[in-house]
Amino acid sequence: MPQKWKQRPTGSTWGDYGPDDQLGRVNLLTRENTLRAVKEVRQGLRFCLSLPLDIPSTNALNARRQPPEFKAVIREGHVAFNLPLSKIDPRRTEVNCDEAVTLHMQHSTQWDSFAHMGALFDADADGKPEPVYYNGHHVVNADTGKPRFGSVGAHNLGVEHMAKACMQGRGVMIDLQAHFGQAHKPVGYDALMHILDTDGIEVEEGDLVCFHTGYAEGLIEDPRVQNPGVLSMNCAGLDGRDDELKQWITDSGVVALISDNRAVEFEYEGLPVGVKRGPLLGIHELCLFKLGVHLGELWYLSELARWLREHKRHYFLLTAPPLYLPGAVGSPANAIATV
Ligand code: UVW
Repeated sequence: MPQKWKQRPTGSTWGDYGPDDQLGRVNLLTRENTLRAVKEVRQGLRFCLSLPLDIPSTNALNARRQPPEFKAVIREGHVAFNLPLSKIDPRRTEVNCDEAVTLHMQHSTQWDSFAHMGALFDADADGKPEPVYYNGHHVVNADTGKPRFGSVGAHNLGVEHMAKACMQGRGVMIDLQAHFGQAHKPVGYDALMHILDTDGIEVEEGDLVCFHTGYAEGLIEDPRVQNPGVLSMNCAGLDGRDDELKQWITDSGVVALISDNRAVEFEYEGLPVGVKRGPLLGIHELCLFKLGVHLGELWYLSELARWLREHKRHYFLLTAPPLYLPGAVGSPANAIATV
């Protein structure tokens, strides 16, 4: 399989897992890693880490993303909902329900695939930057330049790769809310190291690292997002401008960064002063484009974070498959934590 790029971004892992790799750090979810994660199951308790997918119930958090919309499925002229099948065949006694749903994959609790965010980068070394994604992949067909389904649908790096690989490993909870409350603040390397030290947390290669901020709990209390505080606050978030923090993400070998806020990272309003061109979301660029580290957003972590704190624990078994939907760039993540 030929390599897809002539030059790779500085600080990237492109090529390290093979020329056609579409899994990135998911490659670290080995059998040994699963056995290490399963050791964290001691009480047999399970926690659902997803919001109901109709929260938020408006598009107030992100105007492009709407709550799920249910549509009727028609069965021989009848709406297939609470439908006595005797209407179709008088001999039949079953009653049937069916449905279709328009689902904005990144509206609520979600995984980002590597196709969610790439960069304009000159991977083919022709002197001109082109849209390119993790490991030099393109999301359009190499020959036709077209997506999979009309104007959308990723040819490479879609969530199907995560689904097939089975997203399961050791979860680690870093409770930012316990340290910062609901403060809207960027969290850099020094603050993160202080929390790891104070709480006695060790992040290891292969971990799925969760950052609890309390934001999703705010959405449960205000699902229509009417309170301007909920909309603007976003609680704490990783500081995508902190090079030391980004180096830690690179060196730590983490497989995924997950949060209950909107973007895992602190959402700056504009580029740093003096910077004319560059990524606004530095953690997205580092993780999805350069390293092959998946991001999970708007997960519901509060109940688990509180239980872990009460029981002086930080680690758990995390099972978090996305939908096995080829071509999707993101997906709901109905994750389960087992402690
Ligand atoms: C964007 O859609 C830019 O980011 P997010 O992954 O935070 O939804």
